[in-house]
Amino acid sequence: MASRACVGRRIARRLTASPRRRGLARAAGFAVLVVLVGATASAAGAGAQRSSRSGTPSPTPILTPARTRTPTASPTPTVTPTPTPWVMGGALGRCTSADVRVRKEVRTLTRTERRRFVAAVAALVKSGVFSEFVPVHYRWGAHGRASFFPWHRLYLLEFEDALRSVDPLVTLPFWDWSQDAARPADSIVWGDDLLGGATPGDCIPSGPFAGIERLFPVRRCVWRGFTAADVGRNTMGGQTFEDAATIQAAIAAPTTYHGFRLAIEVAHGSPHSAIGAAEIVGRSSDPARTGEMRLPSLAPSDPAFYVHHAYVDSLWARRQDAPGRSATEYGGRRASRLDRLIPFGNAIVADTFSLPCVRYQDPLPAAEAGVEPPAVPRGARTPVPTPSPAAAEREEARAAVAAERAPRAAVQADFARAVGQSVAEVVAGEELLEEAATEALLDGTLAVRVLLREGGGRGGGRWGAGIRLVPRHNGTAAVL
Ligand SMILES: [Cu+2]
Repeated sequence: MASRACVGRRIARRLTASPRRRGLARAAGFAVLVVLVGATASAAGAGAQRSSRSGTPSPTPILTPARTRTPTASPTPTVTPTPTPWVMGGALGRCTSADVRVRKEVRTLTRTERRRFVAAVAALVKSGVFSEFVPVHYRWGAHGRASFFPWHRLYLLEFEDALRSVDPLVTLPFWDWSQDAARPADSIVWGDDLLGGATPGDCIPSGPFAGIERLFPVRRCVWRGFTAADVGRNTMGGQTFEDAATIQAAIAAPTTYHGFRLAIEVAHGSPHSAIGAAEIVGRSSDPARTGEMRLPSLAPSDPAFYVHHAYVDSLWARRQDAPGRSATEYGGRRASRLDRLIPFGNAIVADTFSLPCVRYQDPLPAAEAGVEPPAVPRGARTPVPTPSPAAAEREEARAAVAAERAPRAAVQADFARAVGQSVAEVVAGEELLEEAATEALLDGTLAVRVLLREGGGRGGGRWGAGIRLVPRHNGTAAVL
């Protein structure tokens, strides 16, 4: 218990640090301006937005391709983009059981599916529709409240609808980042046939979105804050994500919708922070030197946002389908199923409980990619569990979990505060994740991997600080 209180105090201390909050307040001021300008420009229509390409100064597009490649020796004159018929707000009405699509994990996409998805996103970037999503998330995005899941479910549906206006065969895939929990920089999503690479504090260097830009608060190419090129070096500043066993335990946890939302919303901060700012000097203290994914106001400027949040949405769907749960379970402070979801027409929370047109592919077996079985390096001693009463065993497991989670918890808490979650909510979310990981460790779906010698660090108790929790994959134990 001592270590839990210690982690809690550390989290609370981090949360009260203020320099970044001042920076975000500055960013917020810019954001309001851009939202207002964006709204005006939207009213003027898509054609007006595109006029900015002809040289007329226009503040509207937030994200545009860096360079337009001129086709060489083309016999046809310059192609003028035709206005897209797609308009934000109609996706729910078009979502019927006659138009079911199955969202797949990125690893299972065929080559053709990848190509079509990436091409559709690139087309939205080019048309300016992609940029229209950014201020919508900033202005109305639901964070730190019950509607976190419903609001983002509709937002994703709108994005998928926009993709399908380009190519009706495209379905939004999801990135199960728990599969890459230990080595997120090595994930296949950073390949040049999906999201492309990363250079800390610089433009996206490769792939289909190389050099894409946003104009707010200053025109700049979209940054990622980690090194995707150094495969095998566990870059991303050494940050790790929640593993598949912990996620599954959180889904199965005997808690309310409110508790589940707290746990997952906190957990989802890891990819945001790591993709946005893992290795950028100064980390998240200065919005001008931070990757977009780390900034709630700008996160959807990076296509990574959508595959990340699609996974978050799939976790809600799994919870809704879990034994003893229901699709209509909902609640939180002053939360009602009848709450409107702005700006999506007349949509209310209850409309999102079960979308007739969306299904998720079954989750991958845990640890299929990138996680090694527990191994003890030379000089380390494997902890030998001694017979002990259940309570003592639980306490020992909890201490190991708390020690392993501490750095990740601090990063998650930092991001959660940036999106407006209260200290109490963040601490509660972290405790639920800690509890989930403890359960997974006790039921054997998680295992301790010793990285340093026993007793070799602060706060690590008998197992030392150098431990990592990894899903045990013997083919059956870590089934999701
Ligand atoms: Cu998010």
